[in-house]
Amino acid sequence: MKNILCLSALVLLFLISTFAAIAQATGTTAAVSDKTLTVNKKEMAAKVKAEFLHAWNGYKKYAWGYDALKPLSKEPHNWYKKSLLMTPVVAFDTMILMGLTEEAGEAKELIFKDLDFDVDMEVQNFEVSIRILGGLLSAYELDGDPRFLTLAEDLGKRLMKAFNSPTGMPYLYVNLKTGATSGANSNPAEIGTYLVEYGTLSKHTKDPVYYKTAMKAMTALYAFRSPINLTAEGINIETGKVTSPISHISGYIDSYLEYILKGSILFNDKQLSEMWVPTIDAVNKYLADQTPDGLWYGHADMYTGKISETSYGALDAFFSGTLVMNKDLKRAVALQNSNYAMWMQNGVEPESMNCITKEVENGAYILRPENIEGAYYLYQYTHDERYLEMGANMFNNLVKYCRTDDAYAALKDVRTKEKKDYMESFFFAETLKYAFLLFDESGKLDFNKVIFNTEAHPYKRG
Ligand code: DMJ
Repeated sequence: MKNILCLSALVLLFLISTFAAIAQATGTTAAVSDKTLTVNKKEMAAKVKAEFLHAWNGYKKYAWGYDALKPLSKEPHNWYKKSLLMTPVVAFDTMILMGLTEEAGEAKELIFKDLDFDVDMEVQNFEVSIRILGGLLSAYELDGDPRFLTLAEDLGKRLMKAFNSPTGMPYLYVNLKTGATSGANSNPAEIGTYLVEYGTLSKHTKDPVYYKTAMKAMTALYAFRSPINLTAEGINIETGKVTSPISHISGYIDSYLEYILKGSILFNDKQLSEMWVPTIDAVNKYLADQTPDGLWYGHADMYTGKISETSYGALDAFFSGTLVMNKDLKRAVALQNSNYAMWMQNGVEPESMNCITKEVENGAYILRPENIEGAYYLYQYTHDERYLEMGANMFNNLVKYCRTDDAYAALKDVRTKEKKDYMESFFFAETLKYAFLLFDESGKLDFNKVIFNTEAHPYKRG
């Protein structure tokens, strides 16, 4: 009997210490409170929807037909000489998912009345692709109106001229009417973030040219990786020459990494799966930075793998979602805890901070989605309510600090909370969509049956 008691005590001790070790490794105890969680999903979903309407109504009132609203001056704003209807195009699928039928109808009417790509203007290939082409394709999938696909195909044909380079990697800019290109010094994100949209366009038009074009650019870029499989943040698309040998998961590289994995899942593409394995191994081997208070990813020399900067910020936060998709739950949990700590340090996350000293490097917050997106991915995989609490706390602070009379505004600095006259269209497309989907119980969107493009536009798998 005594022996059995001793054995039970040992087993108990072992279980407690194992749990403590896992908690320490993943940082789970530090992330959110251990008290009974009380997030009311229904109430939170309704709150996010109401805030979407608040911002949308501001756009309607002051900037209808333009790309975006400047929320403090209440002036409309266009990216180029003619509006691409950025806000209505990217917000459309969010409205469908939120059940905002009337608003979606108004946006749709405006899009078919005014959206025209036959304009002599140079646009940024990457941004127009992920936002406008991306939005039109998910609008087509969710709404079924063939005019969305007609617009997407027209735009796809025009943007594809950007890939007319000696390597097949795209130029930064392309003229929508003439097809003239410019900008050879590019970066992986603006070279390798097309496959999810182009593949979906190929699927619906049954024309493989888009998929092939995006894939050619991706494989060309992959060929210019370093011998230790790290990607340069700067590359010349005509020659493949590295213009900046720093590697990281942040802006300029982020969505290229994301699209290798997403492309391999969405299109069941073996070549991409084979590219993904060495890529993620190198990222985890050289860029991951396990500090006493959590997991981060830093910046390193692409040839030596030596960490050169310990910067981490709002954009990097997307990577917890990528780790979830890679089924690496341990790192995903740890990184999302770091993401959340970064958000809560000043009430809202900064654009970048030093992950060792925790000093803010760039204090701006431009309504970015990645941190809430991370909580959404983690919740989908774990159903752990702590992610609801993370999402609710982040969203409530966003309302507290960024809401204006008629919309939402970026912050100049998260330390002072001073607002900036700027509201990105991805606030409608991504931030509010991921926040809503985190709490939504309608079942309208099955997470396991879609892949989101980098602007949160969902496409059906298969
Ligand atoms: C979005 O435009 C896209 O997600 C892009 O890949 C990088 N992040 C911004 C929003 O922060």
